[in-house]
Amino acid sequence: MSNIKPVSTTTHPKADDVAEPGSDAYTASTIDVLEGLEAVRVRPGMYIGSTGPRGLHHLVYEILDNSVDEALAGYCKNIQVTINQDNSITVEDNGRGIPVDIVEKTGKSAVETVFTVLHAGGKFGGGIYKVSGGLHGVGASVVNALSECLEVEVYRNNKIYKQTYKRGKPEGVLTIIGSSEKQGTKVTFWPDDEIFHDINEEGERITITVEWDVLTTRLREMSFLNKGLTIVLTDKRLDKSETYYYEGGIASYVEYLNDTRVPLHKPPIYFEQERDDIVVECALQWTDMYAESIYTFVNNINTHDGGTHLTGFRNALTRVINDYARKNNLLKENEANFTGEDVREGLTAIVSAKVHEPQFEGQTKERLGNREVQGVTQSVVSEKLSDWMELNPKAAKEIAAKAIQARQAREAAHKAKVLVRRQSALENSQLPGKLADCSDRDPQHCEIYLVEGDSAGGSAKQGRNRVFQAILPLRGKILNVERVQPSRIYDNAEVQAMIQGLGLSVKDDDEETGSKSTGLLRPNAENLDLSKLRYHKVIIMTDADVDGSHIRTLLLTFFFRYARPLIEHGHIYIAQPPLYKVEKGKRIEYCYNEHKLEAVLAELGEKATVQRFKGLGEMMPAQLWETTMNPETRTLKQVTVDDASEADHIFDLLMGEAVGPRREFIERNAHLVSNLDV
Ligand code: 28F
Repeated sequence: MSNIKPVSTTTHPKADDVAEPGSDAYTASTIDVLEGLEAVRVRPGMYIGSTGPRGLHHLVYEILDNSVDEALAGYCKNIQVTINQDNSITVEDNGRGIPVDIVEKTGKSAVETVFTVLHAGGKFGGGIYKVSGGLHGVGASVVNALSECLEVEVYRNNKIYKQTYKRGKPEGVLTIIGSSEKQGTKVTFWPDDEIFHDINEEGERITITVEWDVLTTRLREMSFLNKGLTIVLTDKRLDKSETYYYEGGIASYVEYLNDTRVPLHKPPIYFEQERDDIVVECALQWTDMYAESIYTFVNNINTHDGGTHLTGFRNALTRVINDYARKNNLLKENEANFTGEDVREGLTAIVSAKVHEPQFEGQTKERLGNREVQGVTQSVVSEKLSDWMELNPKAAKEIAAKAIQARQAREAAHKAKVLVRRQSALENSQLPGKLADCSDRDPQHCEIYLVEGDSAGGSAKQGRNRVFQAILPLRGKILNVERVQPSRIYDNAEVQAMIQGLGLSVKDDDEETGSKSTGLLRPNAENLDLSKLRYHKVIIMTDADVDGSHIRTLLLTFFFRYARPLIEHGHIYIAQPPLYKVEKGKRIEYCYNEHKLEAVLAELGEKATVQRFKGLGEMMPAQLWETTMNPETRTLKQVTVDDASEADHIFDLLMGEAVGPRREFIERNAHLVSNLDV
């Protein structure tokens, strides 16, 4: 193979070519580098969060981020992500290709620098990109350190350059292996299974692989956020491929999120504006729903906790809609202004900002802190939104009418609450009658089982440990909170029982909006007072049939919409009752899934008898305790809101009225639904 030669043998290194690394500085920095990457292997969690499935997928995002940065810089239109047959992952872009010349500070090629120097992006590449995802930007070197093997190919200068690394260490220098007209960068890596693994139910270590379903969400989001960018995901194991391309960018995102809702106007409002070096891009569409769904991003990173861009956006929204309503006499002189919540009812929006040096704050570093972004966002949104309202008077009036409706409902709710308070002051007993409470009063020790139906409730009451386990039997169908006005959820006896039983209440003042609290739970309000929570474990225990799963979804919808902090703080669980009991002689085995049943039957042979539990009510109290309620022997599934946007969508689809999209969605996303649907 005579055409394969190390790049470093080039006789006349030119600007964009590779020079001989041979100085003292090179040796010194090599040592630094090895120490750096060793640190990543010693404490992988510090760099990628976890060594479980999340961390594994994070590796893909890190490499992808570099391609997307190249797209943001305006040089890349196509990205291919491929899961290979052997579970390695290939990411390829058609950008400029990573430079191959020597970086002075490291004495290595830029390629090797990117893959072997920790935080190479920040330290060595600062200023090259207009914007770059700061938070996740731990970079390619981390992926390299955590990969058994990594190969990078660069297509540049009509040549193909290649370098291979083993656990972060280069196997030789960057080498020209051929010629090509192509431009771009291609990376293939084999995640190190010394680092990445999971633990199964039996406590055994299992290897994990990248999953289609997880990548698809992220890649779709990336293409929404970067209009005109094409991302192709291919899974060679499944022989499957999907292309994500959205001409409308975040406007398409809003349409996607609203595809089961009835919009008040079409198309979504969309604008993009650069001011003081900050780019603000927004898409908004009101629907006839009650909750608000606003998702915010900075440099393509989801800012789950909002921040200055969100504050600026909200301020502008409230101001513009109030001004419009006043000017058009929709709000009379003697009427008070709309609150922020009034104007956001039913709104779906994406706010995406591009900021040079984003500062991320808060516990999870998911809140934008840069002060200057607030003013810029506020002025851009004010200007663009009021222009839009002037040009679209019909839609503008519908939006104002929605706010008027929201305000009326809020005022009605306030009156109702005053009434409820008076009543409870009289009755003096806040707990629902059918609650079988526990005796311990420390919420940290206590759990409450939400049980479907009286007969299961009866078994649970007899089977429980009454010191720390409370039972709340729920009768019949829970209200679908998705489809009613916020003030009406209190009309439903089961919801009321949960609110009182669990101790769900809100903090007195709403610091953020400055508006006085109605004391009622409101959709998406973050002001749940967790200190009043009476049990730290809230366990949903329903039958393993269609009705059971429907009730579970209704309950999750309620928590998701009206008490999301409960999910976020890990207080919500799903009980896992067994499906089968297998008996042979004195031996009894409970099976929680079909897989286990097969294994047990294979072991016990033909003489074993199998009982299928049709409902919790069929179980003896002692059986229920042993299999589902005893902390020593049960398994609980903790409910998480991993991706609020996706979850929001699922809940809508499951609960919404649009049957067509619902069926299609469930088919497409069976995995996600079954996640909730244990
Ligand atoms: C599959 C993963 O990593 N793509 C990348 C580029 C392009 C440039 C670059 C990357 C130089 C010294 C930092 C090209 N030409 N895909 C990728 N494409 N990095 S990563 O530069 C990196 C800087 O260190 C690039 C001109 N400027 C930048």
